[in-house]
Amino acid sequence: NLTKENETKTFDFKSYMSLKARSVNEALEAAVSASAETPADRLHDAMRYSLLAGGKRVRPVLCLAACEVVGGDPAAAMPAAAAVEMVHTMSLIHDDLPCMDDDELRRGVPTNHVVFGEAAAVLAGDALLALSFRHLASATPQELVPAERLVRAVGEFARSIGCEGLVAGQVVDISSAGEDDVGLDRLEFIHVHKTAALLEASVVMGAIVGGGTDEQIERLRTFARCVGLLFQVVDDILDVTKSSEELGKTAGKDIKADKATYPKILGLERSRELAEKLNREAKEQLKGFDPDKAAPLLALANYIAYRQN
Ligand code: GRG
Repeated sequence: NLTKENETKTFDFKSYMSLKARSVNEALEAAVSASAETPADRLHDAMRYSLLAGGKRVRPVLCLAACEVVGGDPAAAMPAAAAVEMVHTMSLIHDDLPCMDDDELRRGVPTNHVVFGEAAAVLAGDALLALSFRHLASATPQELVPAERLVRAVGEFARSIGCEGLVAGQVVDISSAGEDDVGLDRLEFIHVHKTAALLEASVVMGAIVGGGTDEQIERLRTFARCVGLLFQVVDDILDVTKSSEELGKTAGKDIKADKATYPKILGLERSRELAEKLNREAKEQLKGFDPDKAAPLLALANYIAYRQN
């Protein structure tokens, strides 16, 4: 068994991540400026405020890395990468609203509705959702991506967002808040939809527009599902370990107090074991690929598994 360090020692993940995140930021900046034709300046400001406020850019980088692992040109996947970040951002704007999680801070700055008001925040989210599809459809280079592949990517993207994806996960999450008997199956449903679905679409879209075979696309789908769930298990673990670390310094607030989490249902130790298992399963899917080309995806799985925020 390779250790995390041995597996990734020849690959400079930090540089890869910051290079890719920078190119995604440039693509996002250009994509939201392009819609500046609108006289609705405040709407435009609200969209830019959240989209360009930072964030790790994990989903777009996964999309670009999936395109590369199947031998595609990263330029083919950049519009898809920007589109997934637009949807991720709009979901955060809506998630923070008073009618949902009612949060005042996001990515280290006041939430969209705190700055622009509730109506503007709802509409900025709606506009980002529409822009994501417009951008994917119109900015994907035709000379690199055949129309049938683009249509297939659009279908994957839409599926990951609506009643089979993010929205479904959010509905079940909200309706489960405060319940004591949320079991593992329901928790998994929530996270497979709320978190893993968009991560899956990011990877699958990258593989589709990059020219992957059906077999490669399905292997990468399995990789992404594992990584998506892993992302949430780690998020829940960090929530527990961070709030107990901070207890000494501050009053220590459990931000998921009324929510079911993996450590609450499984305990911390079994949650950590689950995270290890998901990381192993994810990396198993990369075995058939050229190891050099798979290095970024492998490092991304490790990053998600061992991150500290
Ligand atoms: C999608 C139409 C539509 C509506 C939104 C509100 C909602 C429906 C869904 C909620 C989705 C949600 C907030 C899921 C949580 C996802 C998650 C793990 C967020 C944190 O992601 P990071 O850590 O954040 O990648 P950064 O800020 O780094 O991008």
